[in-house]
Amino acid sequence: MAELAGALPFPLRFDPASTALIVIDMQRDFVEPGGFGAALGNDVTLLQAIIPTVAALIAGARAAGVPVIHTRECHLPDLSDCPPAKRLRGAPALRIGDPGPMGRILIAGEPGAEIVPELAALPGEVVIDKPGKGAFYATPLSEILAGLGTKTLIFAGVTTEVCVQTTMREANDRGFDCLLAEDATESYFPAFKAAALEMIRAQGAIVGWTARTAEIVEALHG
Ligand code: C5J
Repeated sequence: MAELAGALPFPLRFDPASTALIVIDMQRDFVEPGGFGAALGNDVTLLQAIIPTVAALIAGARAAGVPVIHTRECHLPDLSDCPPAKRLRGAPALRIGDPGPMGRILIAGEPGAEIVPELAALPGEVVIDKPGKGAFYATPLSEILAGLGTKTLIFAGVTTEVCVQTTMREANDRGFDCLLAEDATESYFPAFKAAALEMIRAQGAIVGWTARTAEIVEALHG
């Protein structure tokens, strides 16, 4: 068993042998200019800043033999898995499916939907394409984790209060212990990130724990 003494709101004991890392949506469409995040009016530089920390967490997990699962928020080219309520909401500069500088926005197979090269999946690592905010919705993630015998999930990626928090809540309801690497996740809105971290660990870790990447990697290696 590993012990994360500095985890909040209280120390977390977990077994690295039944742990997986889920890296949420570190895609060009969210972290590079010209993608979906920018089309919504966001400053993407905040998200770019966590790439080295996410890379360190991924490297630490790989070195410890912890499976790394990557997710990508994207849709089928015919948009049949994109509800009009999602595509038509608001007034973004570019909507999902529109052509942009990195191909069609948030469409599977387009350059913008790819994970940033620094964090690319290794051959054999699971990559989940998800049409929703949560990585369990309309994906085989539950079955994959059952096959791995996973009990604890470590989370990283973007954005903290949208796809990361949604997936953590889904995982919590499915019985996983959930740990968020607080310096390997980011939001376009710093106040929303801070609030999400508080919400996750409030009320006795009602959704899960948070801890810093260096301490998580240290714990993974015993
Ligand atoms: C958003 C995400 N923010 N990956 N997606 O639309 O958080």
